[in-house]
Amino acid sequence: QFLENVIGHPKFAAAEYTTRFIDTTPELFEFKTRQDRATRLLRYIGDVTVNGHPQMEGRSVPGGVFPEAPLPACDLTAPPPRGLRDELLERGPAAFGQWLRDQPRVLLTDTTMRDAHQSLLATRMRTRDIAAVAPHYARLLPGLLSLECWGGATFDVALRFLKEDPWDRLRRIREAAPNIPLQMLLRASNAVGYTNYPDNVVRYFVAQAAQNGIDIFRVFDSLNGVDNMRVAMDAVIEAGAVCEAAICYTGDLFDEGRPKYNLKYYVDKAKALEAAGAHVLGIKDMAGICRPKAARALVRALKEEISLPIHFHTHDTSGIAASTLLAAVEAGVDAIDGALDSMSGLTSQPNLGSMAAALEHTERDPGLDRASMQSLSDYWEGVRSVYAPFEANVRSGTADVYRHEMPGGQYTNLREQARALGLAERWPEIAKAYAEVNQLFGDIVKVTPTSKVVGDMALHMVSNDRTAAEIADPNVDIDFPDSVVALFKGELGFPADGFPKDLQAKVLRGEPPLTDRPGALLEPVDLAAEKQAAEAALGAELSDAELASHLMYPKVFADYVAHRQRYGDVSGLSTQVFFYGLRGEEETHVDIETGKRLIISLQGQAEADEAGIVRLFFELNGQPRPIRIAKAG
Ligand code: 3PY
Ligand code: ZN
Repeated sequence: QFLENVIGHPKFAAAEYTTRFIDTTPELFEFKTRQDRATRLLRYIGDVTVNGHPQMEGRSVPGGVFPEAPLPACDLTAPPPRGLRDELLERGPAAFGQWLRDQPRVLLTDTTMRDAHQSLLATRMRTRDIAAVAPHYARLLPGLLSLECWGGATFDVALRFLKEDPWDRLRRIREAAPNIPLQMLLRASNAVGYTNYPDNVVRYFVAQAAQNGIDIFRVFDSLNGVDNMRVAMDAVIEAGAVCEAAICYTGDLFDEGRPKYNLKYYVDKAKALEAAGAHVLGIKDMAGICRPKAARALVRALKEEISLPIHFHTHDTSGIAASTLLAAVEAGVDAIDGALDSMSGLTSQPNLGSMAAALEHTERDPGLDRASMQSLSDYWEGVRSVYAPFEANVRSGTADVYRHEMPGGQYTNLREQARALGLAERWPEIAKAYAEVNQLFGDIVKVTPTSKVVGDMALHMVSNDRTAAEIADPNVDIDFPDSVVALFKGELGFPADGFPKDLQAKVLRGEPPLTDRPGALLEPVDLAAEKQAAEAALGAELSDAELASHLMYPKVFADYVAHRQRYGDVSGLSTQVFFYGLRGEEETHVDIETGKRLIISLQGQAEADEAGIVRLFFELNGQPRPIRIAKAG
């Protein structure tokens, strides 16, 4: 390698060197890091090839080689046409909101890059598959209101399971689609985590997200606590981005047995959010339980009572959510969410392509090119097949969602958690327990993170064979999950009418609940000191964005950094290779930086020796590169 560096050096090639060439040319010694990058990636591929990907444990792994997903034909050398982001940048967030309300079309948000795969594929979609198609979106669907492509669970899963940098994903989409607004889901003071962060951490996170490319922040609180949303909303407004404040929809407007979630409840929330400075009002039907009649009444009432544009989000778990969207459109909703055909339906969003078709030739026609939508959907169909092991075993819509009210993004995850606990067979009991826990907790809004707490309690009930009556009974001792204790303590805020007092006393075992908004009780973090300490502990310099990752998930981020130190940046590997390694003689390539491509093939492998070491015979850019991998187990 050193000789290669000497021979390949331009000064050497041009014979412009002296005897001090080696001493004065430090780049000759750079081979180590460069070689390391290739070696680390080969080690990763070798590890996965020999031992399988840790994420595949217990899943059924498809054999063979997947065909490349077909990217739509379009001229990527032409600059992207004017899109709605240009409209936004020219008008600014408030005027953009008013424009959105005043123009006649219903505008569409495509959730494929975030909620759809969160809800169908356990959030496992990788940056490479997302970023590859972003420039095509820019040319084919410039009239989209937004690409929902970031936030929610994607942040955590990118670091934890995909071992890639969520910020890198955001920057790449931003660069590739400069004409379409990028949207994220922000859990207010819980940011992209499951717990309340100090106010200055929330502000820092929002500022970083805006700086790295987010235009529209959908902000919600998991108990619809407007107070808890203020810090995040103010930070979004201060960053100059669009503040879409969302009310989470639960219960049923017309169920007289559950009067607390009536029209007045939602209208009051909407007014409070408008007064707090929102540019857009989101209706977030995270479980997909807003019936058509309720959607019609809700949108009508909100249109009369507030002057913000309204953006409707739902899930198709029931199989009939499209009818809810159409009712909302008839009632004058300004924008709706959907996922492209091949990533739609079931716990994901309703079908965006079909929605566009249904609205064609009406005064609300979204005005997107349907052939383009189809070609993008074809791409996602190809991508989806590689993630087959993450597909939930759900084949049809289910009316049971109206009973259990699980969010679409949680449904498949909770099934997965149940499977991991050996409770897969007892899913119907878990769904039933989930609904019972909701009632025990006082009929609360269930969305991340409160939905996770309800899920934890439901799993606890089923795995310990506990009934709802036993949970409530003051004489039966229950070892409540930590998340339940935190909820009742008020660490995620409080429902408007508080938690049921008796159960709260039982869960807290005499400890008093918080008396203020949780964020107000948390000490601000000294960001500069935290950065220094993290850098020292991790042995790596952190960018401003990476500091935000550390603040959100210190342990997950540390594990990610360790993985990167051991294996390098694995985000450039194809998804096939990332999850399944190299099989047989196929070849793969990785672009480690612009113009630097590694071409890798596996020529063969030896049986494990007595020490359990497997020798893999790779070829790297035409040169043999044996790698030794310890066989696990
Ligand atoms: C999330 O917070 O991740 C959600 O998708 C909530 O619906
Ligand atoms: Zn959703």
